[in-house]
Amino acid sequence: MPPGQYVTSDFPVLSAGPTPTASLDSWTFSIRQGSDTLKSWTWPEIKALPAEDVTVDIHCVTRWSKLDTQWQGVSVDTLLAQVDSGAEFVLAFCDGGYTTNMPIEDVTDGRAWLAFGYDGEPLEAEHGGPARLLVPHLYFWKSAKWVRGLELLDEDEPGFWETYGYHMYGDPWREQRYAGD
Ligand SMILES: Nc1nc2c(c(=O)[nH]1)N[C@H]1C(S)=C(S)[C@@H](COP(=O)(O)O)O[C@H]1N2
Ligand SMILES: [Mo]
Repeated sequence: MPPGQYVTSDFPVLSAGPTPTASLDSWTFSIRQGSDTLKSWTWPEIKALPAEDVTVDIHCVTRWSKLDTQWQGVSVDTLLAQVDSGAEFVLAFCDGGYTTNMPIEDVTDGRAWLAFGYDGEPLEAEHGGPARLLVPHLYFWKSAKWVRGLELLDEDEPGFWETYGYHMYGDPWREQRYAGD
């Protein structure tokens, strides 16, 4: 367990705003760079990609951790393999306006997923359905719910919570909760 965390068997819901309602008919997941959309997938196109079952521990900065959570989703590697970019950072963007930033190496090499299933069921809207990022090695605020794409960046830019003083990287094992930790 990372320092300062306790285990819960609940699945708390933490959202900075209301749960958006997405229509799957118009839903897309896009990878953008500057003013260009490098690649965009519709819902059926995402569901046609190879999916993985992932069992991981998740760690919220509010100190709850949940062990052995089971997800289904597409590896972000599979998505990024379809674009050509030398970007160093990503900013995930979402329905509702939430954003969060990460180095690109933290969403590659099998460390991040676009998750649309939880416990064998479609991901519930309050937990980010139809699809959310799953980046379990960082605090859970990096796992953007209702995610609609990744913006590729040359330089790191703070997302929503990072602008309010949360850590730019957010490694639970180093207790990087707030800027300066
Ligand atoms: N779009 C969006 N994603 C978000 C959030 C949010 O408010 N909006 N909250 C973050 C935080 S702080 C946490 S701890 C997790 C909570 O996910 P859960 O509600 O499924 O437990 O989602 C993260 N992703
Ligand atoms: Mo959180």
